[in-house]
Amino acid sequence: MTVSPPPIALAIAGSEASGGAGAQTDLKTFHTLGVFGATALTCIVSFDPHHSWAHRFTPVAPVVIHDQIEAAVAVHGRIDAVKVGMLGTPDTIATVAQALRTYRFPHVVVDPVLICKGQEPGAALEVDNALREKILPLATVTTPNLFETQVLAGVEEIRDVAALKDAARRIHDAGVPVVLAKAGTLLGTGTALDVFYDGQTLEVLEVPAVGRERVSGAGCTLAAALTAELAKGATPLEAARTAKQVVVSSIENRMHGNAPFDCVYQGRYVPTA
Ligand code: PXL
Repeated sequence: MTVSPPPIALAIAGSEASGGAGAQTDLKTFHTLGVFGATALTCIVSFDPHHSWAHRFTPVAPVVIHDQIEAAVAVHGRIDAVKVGMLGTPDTIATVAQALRTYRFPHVVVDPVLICKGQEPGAALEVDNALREKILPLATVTTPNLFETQVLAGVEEIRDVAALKDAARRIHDAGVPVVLAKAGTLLGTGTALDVFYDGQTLEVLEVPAVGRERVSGAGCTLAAALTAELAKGATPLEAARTAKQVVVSSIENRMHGNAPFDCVYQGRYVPTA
């Protein structure tokens, strides 16, 4: 019996040393879903235990980001789906945008990580604008959280599901084929609620909320699971549904440590039949 090789997903993302978020989370999520993971690191984040766990942020040089993407593509000869996570600087954004144009990957899931605690506020706006102008037009799917949805849709504070649906539509109409706008538990519905929109289907995806604390890496896990499922050939809606189940499991099995936030663990996810 021959066993076919797994699909391959590439995470273009930042390293977060604790393993709770970023590229480490992406790799673990790919692995748990049976997808071979490759990475191109865009930056190194290390939380500072002496300063309220502020994010210490070091960008990776653009040429090194370019080389990593080139290497991953060259070694495998194919990449079935890409997840774009934290980019962090306009130069990084320009480099990644160029690579996305060069390689034309079949699925490009953009988790629009707009700002990271610890970056200068002045730099944040420049990064937001570059992300919107250069990366989003190359995305096939985007997974903004509530704050990012407001920024990308250009709307005031989103307080209910109707407003979230409207914002998802706006982001789609601005040119992203599939939008998964994540409210998580922030709309006070007692559920973790996201809105899926692909230009035809507008669907509210909801699961019971697991606790109330925010867990580090949940957003990364959702986008990475979606990417893995697309690499496996699922439709975007199926992929989004599975991704939510992966997040539920990863939060249920979260890790408690010394920081005031827990972090997700993907390793106990068991697919439902
Ligand atoms: O969860 C967002 C995120 C993404 N990528 C990196 C991070 C974080 C949050 O800490 O450090 C590298």
